[in-house]
Parts: sequence; structure tokens; C-alpha cells
Amino acid sequence: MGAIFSRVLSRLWGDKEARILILGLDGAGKTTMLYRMQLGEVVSTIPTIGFNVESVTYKNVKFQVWDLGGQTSIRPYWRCYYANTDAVIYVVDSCDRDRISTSKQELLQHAWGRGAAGCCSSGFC
Ligand SMILES: Nc1nc2c(ncn2[C@@H]2O[C@H](COP(=O)(O)OP(=O)(O)OP(=O)(O)O)[C@@H](O)[C@H]2O)c(=O)[nH]1
Ligand SMILES: [Mg+2]
Repeated sequence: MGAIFSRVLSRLWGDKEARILILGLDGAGKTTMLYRMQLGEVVSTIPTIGFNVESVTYKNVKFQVWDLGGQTSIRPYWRCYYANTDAVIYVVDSCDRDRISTSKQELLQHAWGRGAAGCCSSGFC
């Protein structure tokens, strides 16, 4: 099944590197997710000022994954990265109850309108 999925993806995409944005509030777990996908392990992180970008290969498909800083003052700049984006992963810390509505507003304002690929709820306390 995985091999079929991989073949379908590479036919659709060819050699093109799919561009993915990871968005979400500060501390939601975006950078942790990026390096978990790339290295397969959890690394210690510091708050992202600007962005991290890494190439990730999954089943012969290459992804260029952009992890953007989520602090309040940085969020307005997310729009600068939208061009040529194929998918958005929006990360929510489900234990951050106080900021769930802020997270929802940002999702609606930034990610949803861009055609978010999936919504990932990072459930840690
Ligand atoms: N226990 C647990 N801790 C996590 C998980 N994901 C992230 N963390 C911790 O949460 C903190 C923030 O994670 P980051 O990945 O740096 O958060 P971020 O979304 O990149 O934050 P900004 O760069 O500020 O936008 C770090 O101390 C992580 O170790 C998880 O799944 N479980
Ligand atoms: Mg980060």
C-alpha cells in the first residue's frame, strides 16, 4: 500500500519539491515537529525568530518544509511565505486552553484561507 501511495505521489509531483508551511502559535511544537520529521527524533528547541527550512524526504517525495516563528509580533509576516506553497500544516497545542481561541483566529486568518492540508493537534501537557 505504501509503495502504491509513493508511486502515485511521485507521478503527481515528479521531481518537484513540494513546499509545506508549518504554522501555529509560539510554543505549539512546530520546530519539534519539523526536526522529528527530518531526523526522526525529538531535539531541544529555542523559540524561532524568523524561520527554519529543511528538506524532508518521505517515500521518494521531497518536501521543502518551512517552520515559521509563531510569536505575536512575527505572525503578520507569515503572509510573506505563502507564494508557491502547496500545503499548510497548522499545529495546535491542545493543552494551551487559554490560547485556543487565539489559535483558532490565526488559523482562520492565515492558514485556512490558504487551503490548509491538515490540522495537527499537538496534545502535550
Ligand atoms: N512533552 C512534549 N513537549 C513538546 C512537544 N512538542 C513540543 N514540545 C516542547 O514545547 C516547547 C516548544 O516547542 P517548539 O517546537 O520550539 O515550539 P514552536 O511552535 O516552534 O515555537 P516558536 O518557535 O516560538 O513559534 C519545547 O520545549 C518543546 O520541547 C510534544 O509533543 N510533547
Ligand atoms: Mg519554533
